[in-house]
Amino acid sequence: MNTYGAHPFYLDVRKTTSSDGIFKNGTTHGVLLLNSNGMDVYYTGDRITYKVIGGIFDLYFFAGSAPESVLDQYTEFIGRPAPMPYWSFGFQQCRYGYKDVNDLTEVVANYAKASIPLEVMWTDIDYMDAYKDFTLDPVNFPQDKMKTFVDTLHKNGQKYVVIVDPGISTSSTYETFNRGLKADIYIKRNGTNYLGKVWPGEVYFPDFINPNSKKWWSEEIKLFKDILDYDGLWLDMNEIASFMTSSSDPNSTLDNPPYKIHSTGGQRPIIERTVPPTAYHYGNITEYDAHNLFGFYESKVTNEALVDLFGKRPFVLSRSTFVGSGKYSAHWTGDNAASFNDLGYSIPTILSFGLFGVPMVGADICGFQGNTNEELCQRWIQLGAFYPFSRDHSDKNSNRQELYLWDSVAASARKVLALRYRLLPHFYTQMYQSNQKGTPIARPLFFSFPEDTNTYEISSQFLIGRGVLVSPVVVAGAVTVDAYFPKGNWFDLFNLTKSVVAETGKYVTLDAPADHINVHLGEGNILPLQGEAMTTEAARKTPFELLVAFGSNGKSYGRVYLDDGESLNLRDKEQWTLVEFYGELQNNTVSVTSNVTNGKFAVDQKWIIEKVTFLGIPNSGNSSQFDIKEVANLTQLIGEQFKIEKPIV
Ligand code: NBV
Repeated sequence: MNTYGAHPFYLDVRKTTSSDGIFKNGTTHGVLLLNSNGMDVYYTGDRITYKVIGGIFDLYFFAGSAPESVLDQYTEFIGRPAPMPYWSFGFQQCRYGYKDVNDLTEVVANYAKASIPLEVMWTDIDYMDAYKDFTLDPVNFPQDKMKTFVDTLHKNGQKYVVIVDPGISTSSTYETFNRGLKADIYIKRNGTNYLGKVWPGEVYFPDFINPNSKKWWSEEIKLFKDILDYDGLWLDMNEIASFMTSSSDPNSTLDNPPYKIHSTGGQRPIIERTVPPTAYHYGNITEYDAHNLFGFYESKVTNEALVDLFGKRPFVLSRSTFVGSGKYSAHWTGDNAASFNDLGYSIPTILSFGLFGVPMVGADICGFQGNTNEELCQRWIQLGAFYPFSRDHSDKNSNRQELYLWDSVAASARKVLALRYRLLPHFYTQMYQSNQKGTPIARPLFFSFPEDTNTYEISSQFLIGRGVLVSPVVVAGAVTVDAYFPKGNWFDLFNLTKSVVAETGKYVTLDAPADHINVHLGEGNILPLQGEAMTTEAARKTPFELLVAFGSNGKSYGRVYLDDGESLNLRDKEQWTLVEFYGELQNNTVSVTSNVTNGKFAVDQKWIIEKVTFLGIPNSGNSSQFDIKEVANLTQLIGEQFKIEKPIV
């Protein structure tokens, strides 16, 4: 079934069936059918059949042979994932149906009152005047009050993001529309601008393939920034979704092609509730060919416009995506339901987008459609705190679901978001890794354990980076979770004295009472942490801590990437630093050394490691029990190499 985007790409992770020694378990390749036309894809276990209704067969094979190298090769080809601003890793609150600016102000105040970190406040189409992009409802969201609201957010180190939809109202008094007419950038059909229907009523759709659209769109974005000081843009409805179906052109087969692909949950005509296939873009490119590219081009033009306007790293969130969208935008998984079923499905969906080169991804926390409930929302924030993009969002027709509304949910939110904020240096470093090499932020287990064939089918657990394993509850009423642990020692991040020792990969039934999610750090990893805080800005001012986790080979590795969190590119103008850490357990001594690349990023703050915790030191009494050693001498993180040593006994 089609949803919002098109990514005709798959990753094939092989189990060895022959003993010829040519392949080992985990040998991986990727295949892209670079084609934007409508298609059915049939997968029957041992073969894939593509039934494509246009374009050319342009197949690319990415030889791998490890999952990470396939993603490196794939994103080198389609575009590396965009750098994301540091703040975008904070927790975010949205809702379709906020009544007015007082409503927004109260929500922000209630988060503060409940001591739940809130980084970004969002507004949906409610803020607009008659659903016209780049306007404010003068009654409920008047400019002076909105300005005060946004200024206060900024003063408190918080951010503000707004939605824009592609349909431009054709009201003759609407200047954005008139300027678009003058620039002649709307999608056409039969020689005139194509008329559709969305929230504002009758609309024209901008043709983002038209090179002139960028100038027009950039200007609108700039004019609106003068009205309201937003920090990022949210692109919805860009499939393109329309509320009406035009009649087919009798002189063309494009509106109603003979082979009916699966569409809208059945084999519905492809002309339904979207721009008709016989409409066309700049250069006479038909909508038939370009339909799946609309969100991609809108993201690209919006990203570039924000770069010009802000002069720093933009944040764009898009519902529709295509091959290469990750270079320009983040993605949320669209209108899920407030159900455990959809909570569970959010994991494979997010993992898939990582494979598609769109690593900054999340699902609507607590569920979009329908009423959530206390238990579901509690489980969902426990999971959603570990999505790369972490946002609570709900539909107008559903009950409110801000995290402070139930005591239990609020308590869980404080607990898990505290860990998320401590993990910010790790999240940010994974974002760096995605941008450099395409490796997803949230990864399937087989990325780190390709030779363990049991990991291939796991879709209700995931890794953040190489070694942080998240094992959420995805079933209503459950108070335990059967979690798979690949071979090694795993340390509970909420209680470092607790560990799971897997001599071989195995399932372990873990306690998961209502207020707990299991998150473990795998052996061989060094995890950089900072302190808890109410904003990412405040978290960045706290000292670092290193968790150094050892396994049987007594070695451990980790890294942290640092920059100002907002300059345009990563590794920008030399103002960045990469610190690699090497841990060793040898001769009754534990040690960690650092290797600093380009230690030039310096702000007026000391980047200090306050504490180093060594995990996984065999306890003389029992081989499955470990001692923890802590080192507390202050160490400069950047600028110079260091070595910390401590005898075990
Ligand atoms: O703008 C309203 C919604 C939005 O809240 C949601 O996140 C989008 O996926 N939008 C869809 C429009 C259609 C809602 C029925």
